[in-house]
Order: sequence, then structure tokens, then C-alpha cells
Amino acid sequence: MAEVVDVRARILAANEAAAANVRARFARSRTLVLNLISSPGSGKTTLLEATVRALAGTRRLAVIEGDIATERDADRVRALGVPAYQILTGGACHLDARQVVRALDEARFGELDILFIENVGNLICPTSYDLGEDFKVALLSVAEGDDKPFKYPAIFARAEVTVVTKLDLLGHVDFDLDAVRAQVKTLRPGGELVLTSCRSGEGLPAWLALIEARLAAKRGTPA
Ligand SMILES: Nc1nc2c(ncn2[C@@H]2O[C@H](COP(=O)(O)OP(=O)(O)OP(=O)(O)O)[C@@H](O)[C@H]2O)c(=O)[nH]1
Ligand SMILES: [Mg+2]
Repeated sequence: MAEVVDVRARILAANEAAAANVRARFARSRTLVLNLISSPGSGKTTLLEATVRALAGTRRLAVIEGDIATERDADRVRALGVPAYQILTGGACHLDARQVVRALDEARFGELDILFIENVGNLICPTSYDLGEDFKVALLSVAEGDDKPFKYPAIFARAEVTVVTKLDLLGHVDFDLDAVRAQVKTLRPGGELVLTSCRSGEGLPAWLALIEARLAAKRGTPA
């Protein structure tokens, strides 16, 4: 048991060192880095597609995709003319910062305003791994149930921003938005909650404004 704890501590220490490397690179360039985390199918890539469509004309963007298999998500982003690097974890249920360092070294994105990292679809494992991001974004679709923040508290406590997705489906499922609001507020007082639908476009202006405000804050310029 002591050995298991030791190995886990060493893995996390190596991850922390790599995360510090990522953070230092992007502190110099004042690039905003987001780490998107949710269960499979909550709409991470769809939100990224909408986001890069809106921002690519004015911002230098790149995306790192994490999946256990296939280049599908990276291909969806590339189809929009934005560079994307696909990390294949070969079965691992989360990205770690060493993979992000390797991806950055290989991808050579050049100067960026915003880097989006889409983690492997999983609400649990990615939570413990700092990737050197400025902040984590937890996504929760209305089809997943309104009890999820309290059932998976760690991610909703660590994410500065929670995005509720697929709002257009609200009439078809039992999902109490106020209950989710209350749970997120308990787990992350002061955290931000954004309600979106990529189908109707609802909430996307608020999401984009949040990103621009964070970028301005990182650069010390007015939003
Ligand atoms: N109705 C509706 N469907 C959506 C919305 N956003 C995403 N979807 C659908 O949800 C499914 C999964 O979306 P993805 O964006 O691939 O989800 P993901 O979180 O990236 O999935 P993984 O990468 O596999 O974890 C797709 O069929 C999308 O079309 C939305 O706002 N409304
Ligand atoms: Mg995806």
C-alpha cells in the first residue's frame, strides 16, 4: 500500500513539474489556456467548434485534443482552419501535463492568444491533473441529470467555470437548473456558471465574453 501511495505521489510530482513548464511558457506569451473537462458527449468539441468559429478571425488559436482513440475531434477543429494536435492516450482516462509539453514541442503552434485543451471525456480522472491551464472548465449537458455536481464534486469545485450545455433540450428532460446553480455555488463559491446551446446559439455571447475578459485580465488590458 505504501508503495502504491509512493508511485502515485511520484506521478503527480512529475505532472506538477510539467504543468509548471506549460504555465511558464504561456506566462511569457500571455496566452490564455483553458482545460475543458466533462463526461463523454457533453459537447466539449461542439462548444470548441462554435468558439473557434467566433474567435478565429480576431485571435490566434490552437487546440490540443485528448482522446483514448481516433483523431476525430482534432479533425473537426482542423476543418475550421484552426491548428489542432491530437494526443492519443491509448486507454488512459485523462491527459497529463507531460503529454501537453510533448504536444507543444511537436505542434509548434507559434505565438497564440488562446490555447484550448479538450481533456479525455471523463468527469473524474482529469480532475487531479493540472495541465498548466489558467482555469478548468467543467461542462454538464442537461441530458446528464441535475444531480451531477454533488455526485462528482471534485471537478465542480476545481473548475472556475461551469458550462451547462444543450440548453435546447431542456423541454425534453428533467433537469432543474436552479438545483444545479445551487450545487455549483456550494462547491465553488464565486465560480461562474454559463448556460449554453450550440444548437440555438443561446449563451454563446456570454461564453465568448467570459473568454475575452479572462484574456484581457491575463494581459492586463481592458476587456
Ligand atoms: N441538441 C444539442 N446537441 C448538442 C449540443 N452540443 C453538442 N451536441 C451533440 O452532442 C453530441 C456529442 O457532442 P461532442 O461535442 O462530440 O461531445 P464531446 O464532449 O466532445 O464528446 P467526447 O469528446 O467524446 O468526450 C453530438 O452529437 C453533438 O451534436 C447542443 O447544444 N444541443
Ligand atoms: Mg470531443
